[in-house]
Amino acid sequence: MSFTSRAQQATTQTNVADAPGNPNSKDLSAILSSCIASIGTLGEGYGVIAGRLAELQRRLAEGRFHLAVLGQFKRGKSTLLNALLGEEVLPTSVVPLTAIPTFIHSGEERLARVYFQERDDPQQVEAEGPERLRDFLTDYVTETGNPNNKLGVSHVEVFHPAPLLKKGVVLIDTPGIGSTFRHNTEATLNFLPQCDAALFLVSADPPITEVEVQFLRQVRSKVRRLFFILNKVDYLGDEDRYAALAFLEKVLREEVDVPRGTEIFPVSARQGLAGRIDGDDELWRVSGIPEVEHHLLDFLENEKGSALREAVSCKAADALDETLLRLRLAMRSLQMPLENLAQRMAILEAKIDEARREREQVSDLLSGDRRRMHQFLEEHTGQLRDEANEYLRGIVREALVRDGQASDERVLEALGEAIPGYFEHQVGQTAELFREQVAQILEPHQKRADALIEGVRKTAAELFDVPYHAPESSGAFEMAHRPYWVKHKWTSSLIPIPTGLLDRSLPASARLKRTYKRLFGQVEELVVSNVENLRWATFQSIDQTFSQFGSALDERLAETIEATHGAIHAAIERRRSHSKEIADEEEKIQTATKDLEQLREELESLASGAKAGDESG
Ligand SMILES: Nc1nc2c(ncn2[C@@H]2O[C@H](COP(=O)(O)OP(=O)(O)O)[C@@H](O)[C@H]2O)c(=O)[nH]1
Ligand SMILES: [Mg+2]
Repeated sequence: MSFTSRAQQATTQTNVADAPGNPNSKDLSAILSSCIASIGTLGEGYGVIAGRLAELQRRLAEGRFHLAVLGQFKRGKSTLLNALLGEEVLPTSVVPLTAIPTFIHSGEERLARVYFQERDDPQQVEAEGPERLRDFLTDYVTETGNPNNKLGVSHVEVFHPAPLLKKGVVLIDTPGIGSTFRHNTEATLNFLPQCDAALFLVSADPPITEVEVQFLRQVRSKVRRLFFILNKVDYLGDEDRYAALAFLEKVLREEVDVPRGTEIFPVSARQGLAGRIDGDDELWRVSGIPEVEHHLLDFLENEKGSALREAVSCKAADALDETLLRLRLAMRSLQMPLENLAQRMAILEAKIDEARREREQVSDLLSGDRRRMHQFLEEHTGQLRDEANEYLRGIVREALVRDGQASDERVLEALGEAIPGYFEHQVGQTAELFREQVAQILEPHQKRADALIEGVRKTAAELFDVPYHAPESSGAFEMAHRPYWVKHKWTSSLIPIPTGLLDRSLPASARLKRTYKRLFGQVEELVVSNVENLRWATFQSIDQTFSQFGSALDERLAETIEATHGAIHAAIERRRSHSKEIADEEEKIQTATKDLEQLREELESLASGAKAGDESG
């Protein structure tokens, strides 16, 4: 895990509604292509900017959203996904599947790849048809093929040519919630905030259960967008179907606070799948799956898509402003009397030195804050250890008291059941706490870094009398990284300590006392090793976040220096060479400047069209 800044978080969650005037990806991508072509004429020094624009274009093209499918075992999650894929790729079964999520990506060929918890080399299979993939997956993600996940699989990726995936959705088949593997629920909850949306599946037969209602209550606060599906409606006639929908709507409204009028899609995943496989259009139509597909595509195009386009065009505008600043500085430097030029260059160099010194100070402050975060982590884990000890001792007591008989087996069983869920929950809480703390701590540094970089650019612009635009995209929506799924291996089993002769000869009350002491000692060991697991994961993400922040700042500063000092310096070099070359250079710069100014305006009008659309929409 790594923490993103609060600004990023906040903007990631805004959903900007689309409207007719909104830029579409094609227009934006075309503008980016023209920019890249124009910058390409300027030579090697501009490679970084061209690369940045190409990266934006790639992100625009690849803008994927991550959609998790949730629900209890056997509600038909895998069948629904198969229906959307158009063939039986995922194993479906009546036996509960293991706790392993499957990520389904777009790919030209059918391919499945299995990743392991403690190995770097994934296993993979390429297949012509779905059967081979399904058999392969069955070996790794089903309880029959991989009981208790003894193979240590962490997650699975499937690549598939289904048209829906080409539209930019990554589908995620999640382990079912429910009683069989209780801690799966916690692991799922920790994973949800990273997903863009989720489909919540219940079925008509049997109707929604208390377990699902409870899970849903927890899910609601974790996931940005939730769609509801009532599966297996083929069991019902028209009238029952209506009643089942009404019942589900009522439960969602009354028990989970889902607003009235929230759409619920009644479907038969089984019919949908059969319809697709047999090419039976009528069956496909009545299955209700086309509505789900349509709704998903609409969501992708209208909400997720426009937020991404807005961010990309904002960042592209900044990249163009930077290029234009650079070109204008170069032009001025080619034309200005050399003496003047030298004077101004000296002032700029002093400003750059100042920025570098400030950067050093930021470094010192950052390492102080990093140390403070480590300290806070130590305190937090100390507290966690106490709480966990208390909680697990309670479990020991309860298990021992339950039948008045000191039975180690019973205690061990109770602990084994409680530990994974308890610590999975702590992972989520701790990650959230530290994400907030780190964001809060980095915020002033971010402001300072922005000011530092702006200072250099502004000085250069003023000295050389060229227009200056403050960057707009700092903190603009970052495409979420692909969601990760961490499955910790919680130590939950104890080796029973055989009671000695002495124990057996003691009176009952003294024996019980000894038992408590022995078990509490063991609980302590369990707590230490599990909390250490959590501490280490958090420590690493704190360090990673701080390092990334530092290197991003260095990168931006280097780019700024290149765009200002670098541009002027290159011009001075030119002037030392022949005048013929200078004339060529001037012409080249002039052409590129004109082109890019034009493109910058197009970008602006795309964006303001989008804004007007938003306001009217
Ligand atoms: N009648 C009926 N059965 C379904 C439907 N969808 C799934 N099933 C069956 O329900 C069982 C569990 O399905 P599966 O997709 O493995 O559920 P998961 O555990 O939620 O992934 C399988 O036997 C499916 O064939 C449906 O729409 N109608
Ligand atoms: Mg399944």
